Amino acid sequence: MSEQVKVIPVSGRIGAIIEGISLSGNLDESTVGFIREKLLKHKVIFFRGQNHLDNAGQEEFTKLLGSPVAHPTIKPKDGTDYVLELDSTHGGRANVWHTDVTFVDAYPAASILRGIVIPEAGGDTVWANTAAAYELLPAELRELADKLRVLHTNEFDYAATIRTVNALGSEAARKYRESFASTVYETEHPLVRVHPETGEKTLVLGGFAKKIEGFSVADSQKLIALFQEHITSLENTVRWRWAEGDVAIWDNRATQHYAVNDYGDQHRVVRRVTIAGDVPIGVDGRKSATRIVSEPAPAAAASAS
Ligand SMILES: O=C(O)CCC(=O)C(=O)O
Ligand SMILES: [Fe+2]
Repeated sequence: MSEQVKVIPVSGRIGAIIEGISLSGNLDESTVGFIREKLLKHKVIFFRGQNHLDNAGQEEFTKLLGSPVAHPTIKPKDGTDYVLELDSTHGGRANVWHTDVTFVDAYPAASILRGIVIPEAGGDTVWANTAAAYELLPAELRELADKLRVLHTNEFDYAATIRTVNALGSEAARKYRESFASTVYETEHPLVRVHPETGEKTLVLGGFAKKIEGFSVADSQKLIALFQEHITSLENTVRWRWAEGDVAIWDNRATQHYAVNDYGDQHRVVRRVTIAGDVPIGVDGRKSATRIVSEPAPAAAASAS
């Protein structure tokens, strides 16, 4: 690996810029090991100036870090196997705190996001550290958290994406929403998962979290809000001002993120590839469990494929 590689932390608890690496499917093992190590430490890492990457290059690089997986309900971009495009003109505005795809049990371990079209001002993304959030809770709250199980779903009444749809009623936005929830999943996760690589305890919540097992809806909402506020406190976050060609990689098992929707009708496009994750395990050794609540009707399935 080159001597020129530099790691520059961006904020106190999360995020670092890595300079001196040109991402591709041809990186050597020591460089890949270095990236992996920095990802686990800083939770989100940023690479500037990766304008040489195209969709295939992004997919090839991803394969060095793990097994890429397509989104469970949204079709990959044409001509790719795994690229999920978020285009501001088609409802792709993820302006709610979330961890990707927590409505399934083995949700992605990491996501790799590339800035394609970036507004002149606005459209930043913010990440929060869910391991630091757990660690900094008062001991009594940690003890409570260790015991709780939380239901996550992509059903639209609850799912985060309800607020990702920009103009109410836009046809493209309606279609995006429909395909997002074309199969409804419900998954019970432990509120605290033991990170399979670092052993850290992390809080598993975000926009798909709907209810705490054994609690009323009203109590669930209050408790979810309480833990969620600890996760997203500003001290626990990093905010990224994008340029085209930037790549952000986050450990999806130790973070939440939020795409700031402050750029009106300026165009913004980012492309994401995710890496397969494993089924979370709670502090008590219990795993997460998924059930499919509803399958798409045959006609909808056909039109989605
Ligand atoms: O648009 C962004 O910056 C992030 C979108 C998002 O939530 C994701 O790619 O998982
Ligand atoms: Fe996301």
